[in-house]
Amino acid sequence: MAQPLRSPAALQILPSACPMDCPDACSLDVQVEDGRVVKVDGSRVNPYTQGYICSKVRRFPDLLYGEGRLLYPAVRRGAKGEGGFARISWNEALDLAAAKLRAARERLGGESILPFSDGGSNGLLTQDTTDARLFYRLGASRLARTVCSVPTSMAAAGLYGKMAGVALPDYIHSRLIGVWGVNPSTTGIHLIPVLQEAQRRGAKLVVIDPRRTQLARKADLHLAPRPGTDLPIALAVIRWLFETGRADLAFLAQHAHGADELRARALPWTFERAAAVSGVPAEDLERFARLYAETSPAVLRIGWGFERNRNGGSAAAAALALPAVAGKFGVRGGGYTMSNSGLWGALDRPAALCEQEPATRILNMNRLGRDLLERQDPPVAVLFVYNCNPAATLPNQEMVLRGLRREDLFTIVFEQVWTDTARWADLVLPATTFFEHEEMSRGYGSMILHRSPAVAEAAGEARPNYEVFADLCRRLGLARPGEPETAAALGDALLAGAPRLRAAIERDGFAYPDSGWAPIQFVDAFPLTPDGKIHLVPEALDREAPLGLYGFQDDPATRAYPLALISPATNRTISSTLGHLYKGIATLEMHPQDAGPRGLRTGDTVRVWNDLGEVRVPVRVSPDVRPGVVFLPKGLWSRHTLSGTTANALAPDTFTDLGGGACFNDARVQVELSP
Ligand SMILES: Nc1nc2c(c(=O)[nH]1)N[C@H]1C(S)=C(S)[C@@H](COP(=O)(O)OP(=O)(O)OC[C@H]3O[C@@H](n4cnc5c(=O)[nH]c(N)nc54)[C@H](O)[C@@H]3O)O[C@H]1N2
Ligand SMILES: Nc1nc2c(c(=O)[nH]1)N[C@H]1C(S)=C(S)[C@@H](COP(=O)(O)OP(=O)(O)OC[C@H]3O[C@@H](n4cnc5c(=O)[nH]c(N)nc54)[C@H](O)[C@@H]3O)O[C@H]1N2
Ligand code: SF4
Ligand SMILES: [Mo]
Repeated sequence: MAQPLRSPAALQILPSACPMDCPDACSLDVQVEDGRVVKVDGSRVNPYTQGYICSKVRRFPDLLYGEGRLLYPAVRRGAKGEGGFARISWNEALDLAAAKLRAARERLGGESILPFSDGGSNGLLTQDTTDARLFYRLGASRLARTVCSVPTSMAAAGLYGKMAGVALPDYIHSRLIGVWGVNPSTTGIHLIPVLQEAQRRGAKLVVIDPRRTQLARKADLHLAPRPGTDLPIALAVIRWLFETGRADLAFLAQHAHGADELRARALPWTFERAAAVSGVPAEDLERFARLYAETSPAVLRIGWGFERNRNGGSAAAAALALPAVAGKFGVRGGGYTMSNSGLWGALDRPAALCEQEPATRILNMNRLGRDLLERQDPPVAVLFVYNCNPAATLPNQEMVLRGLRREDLFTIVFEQVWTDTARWADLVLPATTFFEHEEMSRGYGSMILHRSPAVAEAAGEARPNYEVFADLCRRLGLARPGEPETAAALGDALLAGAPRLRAAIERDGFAYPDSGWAPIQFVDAFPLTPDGKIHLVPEALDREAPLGLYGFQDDPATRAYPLALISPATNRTISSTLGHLYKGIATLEMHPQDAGPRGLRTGDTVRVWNDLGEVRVPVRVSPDVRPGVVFLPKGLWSRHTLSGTTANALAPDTFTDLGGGACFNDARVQVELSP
């Protein structure tokens, strides 16, 4: 059971940490009154987040106690998707879930069960613990979690073995900062004061983004490429570094393999050719290359907006190759930062799981719609959704919804709130939030690991993931005596192989990674590849990319669908989380050069469409997106558009060049005044 929290004092301030899908991992002070969260503030435990937090998590009490919170287990009454549900007890709900899982396994085999989760809470105890144990033992299909960070992670692992990145606070030591395909004003706010301080100390800021973001306005140089063209930009800089004698050949000889091959692959990419493809003037590309070559320490902050297209993996590899070619490592504030999620290798998943991963089939989450509708070997009979809102967040939304509509599919949705996905469920189970259960979490920007207790009582009958999946293991006869089931036992098992982390967590509630919280690349942190070298053209990646690594795939635009639709994050939601708290209708942003010929003015309702679907929303004409690009926010719910569909109704379920990642920003569309 969730631990009910009883305390003598009515009002308390309790420590916690934010596990949301955000690089920053804020430490929190939570005001709790009679077991309820009344206010959420930042605390100073995490030296990077400095006591302040975003407005999203400040609003969390509205999620906890507001309309839309899922409070009790319920079964569907009436037609799928119509939202009719009847309350049942936990015992009935878990018996029903167990019966459906058992029946599917007996009738069609374990692979007819598809567990569907994607780190919605990002906590280490609420995913890949007792849930994985249950689904492994059932022999369920495995899910390739490809919707985020797969191409960038593969590139980072291939080139550097996921070496620790430059610590974000160390950017104050940088003289040049390249912010590339990432928008920290929205998606990692604690970097902003660091950038301001660096600029005050004289650092130059370059922003590479198809939109003129808040940060781009403050930049010394803003390059606004067509989406998906960062690869030619990076290759053109690499070419120029080699061809003008600015490459650090001594560093490359000592630390890297594949420099000659990379040089050969970059050779065709003159600034002129990269300019023609990317739409960034050749002079600006050269200005960036010169600044980068001539300034040290120079750091590149590379993000995820960068990867959500057909060239995402190769582009990430090329951008990551830059600091090696230009010799930018070995100084504080020099190098690159991508994701720092790979710094916690000492956490012992097998000890927590007590189970080996079976070799069952792997389904790519980007193709959920297709898999629900077309798979026959066996078909998916039970879909178990948790930590995820696929009806809102997956590409090819129309197909996902058609799949969820299937009468012979039993869908279980384990959720905190009534999401768009929960509406399609046959059975819903109420989940606790990180304020209501014990959690362990780490930042993927911040280099910190937190262990945080429950601070509030569970709303309604909500229960934590680890408890519910452990219970299902027992009901299905799959539990074994003595294996960790509680948060305390699971947390201890994870830390079992990491005595230093465990001691720090026990003493302070948090820990820093082995590389420390501010490592210098090539001084304190080195490539974690098997031979400790940088691999500029790793063989495995070269084999996987359709045109070989660094091979550029053309823009998917057609005459019928000439505009690139991108859907980056907004400061209202975290992916789709908290979306139900906003009632307004979203707008499509469009450049005057695209709006003019279509006769569109701000406030007009437009139809945005392609062969996959259609969205109707008001348009906002603005010079802040580059011509040829339109923008609708990520994470919208059905209620946020006039058509009930979102950007994902227009996003293809094609794959990135590496890792089968999502190509949200490869959506190509046409826009007209809505009839
Ligand atoms: N407020 C808030 N914070 C979040 C999230 C959220 O939804 N809301 N989501 C969290 C998650 S899950 C993630 S993965 C991270 C993502 O964080 P970011 O990496 O910042 O990802 P995005 O917001 O998708 O895109 C960032 C920028 O990339 C630009 N962009 C789009 N296509 C291209 C391109 O081809 N090239 C270049 N150079 N730029 C491009 C977009 O215009 C956008 O400004 O943020 C996390 N933090
Ligand atoms: N168009 C477009 N779509 C995108 C993106 C984009 O850039 N453009 N970005 C993609 C990216 S980067 C990501 S990461 C994905 C994220 O997409 P999702 O993985 O669907 O993430 P969320 O939308 O945050 O939904 C997470 C859900 O998990 C629930 N949850 C949280 N904690 C718990 C828990 O402890 N237990 C249970 N049972 N439930 C919990 C929350 O209530 C929430 O509804 O979206 C992707 N979708
Ligand atoms: S979402 Fe990010 S910025 Fe907001 S409180 Fe959580 S860690 Fe901090
Ligand atoms: Mo993400």
